[in-house]
Amino acid sequence: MSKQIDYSLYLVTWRELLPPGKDFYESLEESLQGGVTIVQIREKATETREFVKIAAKSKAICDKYNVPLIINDRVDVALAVNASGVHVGQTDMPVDVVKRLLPIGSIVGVSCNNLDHVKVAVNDGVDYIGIGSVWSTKTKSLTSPLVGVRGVGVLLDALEGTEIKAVAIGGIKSTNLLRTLYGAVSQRGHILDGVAVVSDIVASRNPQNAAANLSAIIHKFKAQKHIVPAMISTPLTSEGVLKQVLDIFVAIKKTNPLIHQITNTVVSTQSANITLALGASPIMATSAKEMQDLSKIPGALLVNIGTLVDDTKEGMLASGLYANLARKPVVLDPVGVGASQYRKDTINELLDTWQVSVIKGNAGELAALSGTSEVESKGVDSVGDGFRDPISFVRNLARKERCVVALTGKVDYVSDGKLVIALHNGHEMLGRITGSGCMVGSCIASFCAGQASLPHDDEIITRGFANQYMLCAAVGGITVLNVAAEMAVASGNVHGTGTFLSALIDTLFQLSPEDITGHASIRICT
Ligand code: 3NM
Ligand code: MG
Repeated sequence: MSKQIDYSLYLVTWRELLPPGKDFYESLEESLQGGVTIVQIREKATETREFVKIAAKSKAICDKYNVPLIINDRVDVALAVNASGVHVGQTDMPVDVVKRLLPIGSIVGVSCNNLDHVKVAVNDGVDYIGIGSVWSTKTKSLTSPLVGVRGVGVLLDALEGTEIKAVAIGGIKSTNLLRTLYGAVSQRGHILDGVAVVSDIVASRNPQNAAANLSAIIHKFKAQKHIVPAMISTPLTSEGVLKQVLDIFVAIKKTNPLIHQITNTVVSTQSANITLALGASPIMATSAKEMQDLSKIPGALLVNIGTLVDDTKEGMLASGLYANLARKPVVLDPVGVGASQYRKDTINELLDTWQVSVIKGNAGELAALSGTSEVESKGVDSVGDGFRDPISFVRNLARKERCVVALTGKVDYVSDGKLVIALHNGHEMLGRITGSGCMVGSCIASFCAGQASLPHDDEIITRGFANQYMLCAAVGGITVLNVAAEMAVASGNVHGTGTFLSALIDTLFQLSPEDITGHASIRICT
């Protein structure tokens, strides 16, 4: 039997979730018409005779669509209906026994929640693993912690060098599917072979539409060439970066992009004013209820957790999700993330919920952010002033979070996971007013929006996700504010922190491309 299986859209059935009046077989057939590529029949509390009957009828339907049928847990049922294979959980029959009992060429899959499970599965030579639960789910009561989108890549890493396929499961819906696919990637760029879905299809009155929606997102994602930012290899020079910064700067002035900012109450006015001075327009909405509507208008989203409360957190979660769906760049400023467990948990939840384009923070914030992760803390040597090796640190963090990382400090370092750029502009007065870091966030978001408004030839590159274009946007946002600070002080109009803030806004307002060219210090690190 051929093992060329298409795992893209893996339906797991669950009769209890069918909408009232919906027939199981009708739902199954409609799902197949919508584009389900493999089906698992899951019956936990069904008598054997009934299970065999359901499996046989399901098999006949799947055969019509040439889609393989897998049986959950029960080898005898699989044998009885000549199914394509069996899926087992960690407490079910051991894989070696399943393989011994099933005909040669049958598919054997196993559920994995952690790295140990994957190692055993590799050793057992399974055909595929189901990694979950990725998101929280109401369908099944979970006994192990959530893997999280960003945790999937770690498990995929353990499959490197094998032929074993992987699907993610748990809480996957059309609204978070793109985030799931994009975020679940191994260090070496291996992506999921598919996703397993229960409720988003089974509980739907129109499973054909539900499956078709999911299928369209999967196909669109797989068709994108530059999925991994580190794989983009166009060489960039310092001059090339400066040129892009200038192009974006001009584009902001020309297009006045709307920048949606969920920021803190300390700096809100200041951030709005700096955005206006740059030529963009701020909108400072926070309610989760308006995020879907708002995602369509702005050019970029900034999320800043400076004065985090539960209400704004709901807005943040929703805003990024919708921004991702609308392919708008998302900038995250994890203000003071190291200060409390609440902030740490929130940042993890935000990063697991949506794909960020740029994370901007100072050394303390980025150290705390990377330290909470289970993936890789290599390069985080810092206590106090900064990192011993900031270049490796930003590069590693950018790779891990699959976004651009901007580490601000005396020297700023920005990386897309491949290139690292050092920026030597700025003035110590910036450290003496409140919210200068937050203003950098607003400038970066404005540059991301300006960048996205420029013509590019690839949708994923153009809109939203991390890549070299977002790298240049982050460089631009940091550079304009730092150059404005230098020029403001040099103007002689600054007599203290109050006049500095005014002079900073004025200077940014009047900043010209020539000012940027004359002052910018942008260096690509080797
Ligand atoms: N297995 P939904 S989560 C069957 O974590 C199953 O292994 C899981 O349902 C695991 O798509 C899950 O409705 C249920 O969230 C997934
Ligand atoms: Mg089981």
